[in-house]
Amino acid sequence: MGDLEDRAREALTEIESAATPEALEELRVRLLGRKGEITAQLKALGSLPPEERPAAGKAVNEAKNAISAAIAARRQALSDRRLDEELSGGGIDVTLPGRGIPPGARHPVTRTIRRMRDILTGAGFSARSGPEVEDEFHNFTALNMPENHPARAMHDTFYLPSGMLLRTHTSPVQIRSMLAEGAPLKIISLGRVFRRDSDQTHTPVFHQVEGLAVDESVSLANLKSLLHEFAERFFERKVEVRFRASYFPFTEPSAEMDVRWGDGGWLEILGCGMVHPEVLRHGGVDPERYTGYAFGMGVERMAMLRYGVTDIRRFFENDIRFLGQFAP
Ligand code: 2U9
Repeated sequence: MGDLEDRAREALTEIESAATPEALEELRVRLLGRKGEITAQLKALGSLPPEERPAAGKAVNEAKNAISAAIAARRQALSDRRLDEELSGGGIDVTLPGRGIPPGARHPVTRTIRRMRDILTGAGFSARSGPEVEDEFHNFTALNMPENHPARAMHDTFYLPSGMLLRTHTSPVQIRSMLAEGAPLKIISLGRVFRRDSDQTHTPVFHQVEGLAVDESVSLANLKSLLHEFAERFFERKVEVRFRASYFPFTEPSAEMDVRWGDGGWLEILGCGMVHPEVLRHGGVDPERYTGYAFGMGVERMAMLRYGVTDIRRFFENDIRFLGQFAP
């Protein structure tokens, strides 16, 4: 045992004076490696008489722990010293610029939503949002689509087991705002909507921006001039528009607005109309005193037109090569 202590003390001195990490590693292998001295001592314990084993085991373990700790401390000291030398020896220029992080790009759908929002808030609308999980009343009934109304089926609704549903448009936000704030009101609602539909121009999740203006003398002429102005600001050029009569349960009269596109053709970009009196009433607004106009459009559709994208699904695949093209 005295032998072991001497040997351990010697080993500690050797460790202390190891000059390089490589020399230190050699020492570690010689002492603690599979065929090392200390390892051999541990193995030898088995051949001692049982009564001597506890004391001898304790001594070997203490030596082993002391040596391990000394090696770790020396390794740290050597590596600190090597770093100091590298830094002061001019081997590393700490003033060199880093490798850089390539800039990201805002998602085209986000860019389009913000663009629409900026144009419309500039025209006096304020933005509202609401729940994506809705009830039948706010999503359908209040919008003049009573139970068994055929338009409900057209919306391909996702129903939840609770009887709630994923909103099929952002219109319920407008109902909630009318009920909460009353007239007059000039708001837009923007957000995700959900329909069981999927092909080149439909995804089960997409985004809508809707507008609603309610006041004592809001007119169809107000609606037409707003939307014409909107289209010119959105596409950043003079555009020719036309309004085609259409049908929505929540507006009367209803129309779709087309923009002249390319060589003489017309392209539908949004739907609109005067808010149906029944819808105003469901929103707690007196249709004898107030009128309103409303419009709605699909964000991805508008983004496809603005950026020349032909498959709506590109917006949801999150392919960096696609998304990277929409930096300002
Ligand atoms: C209230 C009253 C009326 C919103 C309107 C449209 C016409 C319309 C579609 C455009 C493409 C939906 O994303 S799309 O598939 N929308 O055509 N939306 S009028 O009318 C409202 C909304 C709220 C209280």
